[in-house]
Amino acid sequence: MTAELIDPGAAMAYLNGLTGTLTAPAAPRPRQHVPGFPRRDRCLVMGIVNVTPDSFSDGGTYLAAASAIKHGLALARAGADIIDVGGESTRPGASRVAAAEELRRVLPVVRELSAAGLTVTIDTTRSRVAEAALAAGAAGINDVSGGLADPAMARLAAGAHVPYIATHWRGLSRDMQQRAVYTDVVAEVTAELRARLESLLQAGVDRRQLVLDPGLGFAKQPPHNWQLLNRLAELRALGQPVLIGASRKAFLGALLRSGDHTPAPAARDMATAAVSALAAAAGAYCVRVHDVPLTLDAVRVAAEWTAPHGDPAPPEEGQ
Ligand code: PMM
Repeated sequence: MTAELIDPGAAMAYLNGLTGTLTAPAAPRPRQHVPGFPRRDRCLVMGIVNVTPDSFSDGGTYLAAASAIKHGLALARAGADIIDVGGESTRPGASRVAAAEELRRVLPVVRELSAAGLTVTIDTTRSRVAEAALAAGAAGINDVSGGLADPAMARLAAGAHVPYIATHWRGLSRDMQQRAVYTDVVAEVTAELRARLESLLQAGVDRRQLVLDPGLGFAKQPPHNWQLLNRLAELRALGQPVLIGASRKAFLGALLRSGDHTPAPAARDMATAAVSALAAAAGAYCVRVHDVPLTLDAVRVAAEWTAPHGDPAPPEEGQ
């Protein structure tokens, strides 16, 4: 480029814009609180208890109620703020389990963990299971279908006055990956979640108790997941707290893959913690994970990273 093509005024405005970006970070928004969930000055950590034989990462490990309960208590001791109990695998290709079997798996676990004073969510798309879990002491509902799988779910959540996590969903796990077709995944997921939000509010769900989730891996290919993470601000602009569930998912396995070796789900925990730190720093309200201690460190780092630190007081004489 020759010198005479540069407009000095435009160049200065450009530089001033850059300096402004560098020296004036956006003011941190006040931390969101969801009535019914613990109040924390950082991103919340939800620990996963899958009482299933076939979840992709821990299927079969906690199928017996006693071992699931022990695991939930251990996650809480490690610092989990919420324990999420599920009895139906949602991994791609999974077929449905009968409601009676789902109830048999989750109820003793929900009952025991709630009785121990933990904040428990029930991970289900069935209102019947959610209702029984709430009666057994669950504090909230985590519905990966965002109310689409069971039309009675919204009414239940509204009447129960409990936190309700609504995930972006395009259909049952059996064939959901065929629906991973987007022109602009972030715009489409945001629009579909906005429609869910409006419908749930219409049904009477309390806005303060509604958490939204982009549903990583639910009708999403790896590039879709990364775009959603990268453009979290667009989802946050809906105004609701956002939960991120990246833990051990296949897109992290694909990232860490070397040669023809894909690391086993449990070997994806460091990458999960990195996603948790970045998501928390980008304003996520909660992260749902298998490994609680690593993620707790990650969200603590994010909280300090984004906190409005002042300069330390000058050292006193003699120090
Ligand atoms: N992912 C799974 C199950 N439940 N709930 C929410 N809100 N968000 C998720 O991303 C999510 C979920 C599947 O993962 P798992 O088999 O490890 O539980």
